[in-house]
Amino acid sequence: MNKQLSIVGVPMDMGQMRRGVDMGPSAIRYAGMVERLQELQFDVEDLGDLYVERSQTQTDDSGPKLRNLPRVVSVCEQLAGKVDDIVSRKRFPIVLGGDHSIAIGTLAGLSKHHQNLGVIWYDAHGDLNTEETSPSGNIHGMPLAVSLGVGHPLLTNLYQDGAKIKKENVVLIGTRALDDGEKEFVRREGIKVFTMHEIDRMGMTAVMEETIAHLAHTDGVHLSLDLDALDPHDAPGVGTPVIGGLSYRESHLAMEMLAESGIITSAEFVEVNPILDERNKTADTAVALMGSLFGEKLK
Ligand code: 4U7
Ligand code: MN
Ligand code: MN
Ligand code: MN
Repeated sequence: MNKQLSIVGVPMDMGQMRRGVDMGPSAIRYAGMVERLQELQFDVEDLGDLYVERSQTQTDDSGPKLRNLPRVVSVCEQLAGKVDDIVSRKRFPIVLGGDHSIAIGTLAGLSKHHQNLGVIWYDAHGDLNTEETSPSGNIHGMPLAVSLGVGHPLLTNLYQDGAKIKKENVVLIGTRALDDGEKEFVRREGIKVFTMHEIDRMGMTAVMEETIAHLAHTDGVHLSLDLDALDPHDAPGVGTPVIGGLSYRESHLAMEMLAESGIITSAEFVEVNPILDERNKTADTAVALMGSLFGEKLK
């Protein structure tokens, strides 16, 4: 595994309606992230947070089907450039959110370096909405569709024109709250999904074995980890909690198996909202999962 890590925080909360997720990067750092990774003998560079404009008392509802579109686009453009630069310097990017709309920028930046990037979408949700199917108009429910090339042109053509990833290179894990339009999307495109039902039936070990096999042909794999994939008991500090989620232990197992496989080339941890959290529990969980992802068990 690449031993040179670069962290970038994105204090973004405009992709959704609950204020406070912009403090996610700080909460994750205060949970001891850098020290934890240094313990594992990584060379850790913390690039700090991107500048995100604060005018948070008003939401821009000029386009209620794509709330705050221009501001989300500008932050994601900035992030894409940052991630592109980190990978150009042969380092492993770790992006801290912020709401999940930032994945549009992360994947855009990564796509400059990968023709065949794999993506693991570890999330209660599919994030496969478009402005037509979204029940909320919140862009954090759209980043996977956008990265597959489906959505508003300002989003799909961000940084580089068109789709950033291919449908056969995507695996969803922990899914339990798909909107009707997202179910249709998954069926139409034949996307690989391990819902909670499959995880309960097969067990996390088999799910991760199949995931790793499914992505074996790719030229790198990005882990996009939304903390709401975990059960709200273990990760209460998220804006859109869904009961019946992945346990802390299952998630550690998943991260350990990814560490053993050595396939992960970039990662992001999103949707930590300290205002909704209980004594930084969700940020602590995020850092503990990073420990496993970066090989704590293998030492
Ligand atoms: B997250 C939702 F309708 N699907 O589109 C939507 F249920 O990044 C939720 O996964 C999206 O947290 C959640 O607004 C986005 C809703
Ligand atoms: Mn998400
Ligand atoms: Mn989610
Ligand atoms: Mn959420």
